[in-house]
Amino acid sequence: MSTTTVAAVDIGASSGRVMLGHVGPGELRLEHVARFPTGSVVLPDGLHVNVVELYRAVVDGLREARRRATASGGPDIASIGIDAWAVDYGLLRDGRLLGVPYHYRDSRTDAAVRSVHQAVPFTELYAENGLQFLPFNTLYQLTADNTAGMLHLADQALLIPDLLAYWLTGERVAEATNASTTGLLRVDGSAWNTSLIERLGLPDSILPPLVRPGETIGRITEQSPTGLDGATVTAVGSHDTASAVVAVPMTEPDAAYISCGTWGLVGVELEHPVLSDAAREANFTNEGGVDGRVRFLHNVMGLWLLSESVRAWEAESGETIELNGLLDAAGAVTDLQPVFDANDPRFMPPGDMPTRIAAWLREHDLPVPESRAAMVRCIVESLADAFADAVLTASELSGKPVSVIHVVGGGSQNELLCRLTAQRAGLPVLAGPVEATALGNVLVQARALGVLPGSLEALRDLVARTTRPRRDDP
Ligand code: ADP
Ligand code: LRH
Repeated sequence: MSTTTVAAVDIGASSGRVMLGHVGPGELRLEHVARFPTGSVVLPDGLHVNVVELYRAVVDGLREARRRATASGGPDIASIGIDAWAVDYGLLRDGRLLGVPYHYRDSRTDAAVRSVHQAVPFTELYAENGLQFLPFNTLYQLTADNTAGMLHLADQALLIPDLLAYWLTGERVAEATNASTTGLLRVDGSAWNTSLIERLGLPDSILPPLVRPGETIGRITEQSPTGLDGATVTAVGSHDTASAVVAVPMTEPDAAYISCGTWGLVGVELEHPVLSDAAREANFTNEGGVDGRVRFLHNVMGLWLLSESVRAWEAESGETIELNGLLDAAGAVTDLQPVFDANDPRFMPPGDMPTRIAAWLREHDLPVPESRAAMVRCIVESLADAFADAVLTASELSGKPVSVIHVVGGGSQNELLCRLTAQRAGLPVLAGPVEATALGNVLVQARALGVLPGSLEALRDLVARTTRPRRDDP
């Protein structure tokens, strides 16, 4: 059987990529086509997602993907899948975007959190949607927009990957894995939670019909300048973390995963949600996975702590800082560095990270690292500590034994972080693949096309056979 080629659009918090995925029996290969920064943009009314610029980059990337796929007489792109980060959305009226979508790191939801919890106490909310408290979950954002009068103007909200798919195909849907991050989906993922939506005073008509990974969203319209008219857009795990989890090569039943990029999403895959008091108090989430699986995980602040520190140092010195050099220097630090709580919400907004970390350490009577290398070591030690803690807590809360940790995503290249995580958890770490999210996106499309066999386990087996992880023992 010949190779099938699909295109994956994968937009993470720090960068987006368009990739070609070449798939066949025993074959799974990615070809990088385009990469572009995701970033955010500050306007006078807050922090926003430059979604039009993202769309432009996606269109350019897809056009180039098609050129490459067919350049040497190869097969055309059989399907396109889009994933991006969760929770954020654009508001529309009659299909027209109303304003620039907000970015989840904007602080406009502070008052909305209080009013949502007044209407539905958090204990009840957790029983309804199974989500950990994150102040930016879509339900708080929509409540803030409602208070601001925006929902009187809008007739629909589309999550970012759904918005991009709409602009390409003209079809307006809500892909289910990403819909699970809104807080407005029933915890079993079966349907929108209309009674919760009503209790929050939100218009239920604002949420479009659900589609599941593997279903067709639509075909690229002639108006989309991709040169791909008629190509099929297939729903994948459009929440980037859902796609990443598809491609974690967990061939062992007792594995935990860390999807490690801007965020560290740390947990296990389950068949059923865990809605216990202990899970709620530990702030663990039950997000919807591909094939109805549950992603039982905790959001750890992730490499945002490092990238935001590098941004501050670059602004201060006017120089470009190479990440690898910085990590090598951190690896060579021999003095014991203090550990801070990587999950402290004060680290969420953009801004001077080293100063915030130093303030946390002083407040806790801990020494402040004296050099950049020592600060990086302190960040990496603190992340490894939070990762190890979340893995062990996921196992404890779910009753699922864990004997190995898979780290995927850009952060799997951070050898120091993987080694320290193994040490702190007392478990082996298998690092890679780096592009798990794009792979998961490609795999779900290939399965929908009938190129790959059915179960997630079979898909993961293919990842395990075609990639080689780096191993760190405790
Ligand atoms: P996202 O999907 O959130 O945009 P990625 O999975 O692309 O994130 O991971 C980005 C992170 O990966 C960066 O913040 C950086 O810390 C880390 N990273 C990227 N390249 C390397 C590298 N060569 N060595 C170590 N870490 C790296
Ligand atoms: C990672 C991610 C994560 C969400 C956050 C908003 O990119 O999608 O799973 O919690 O962004």
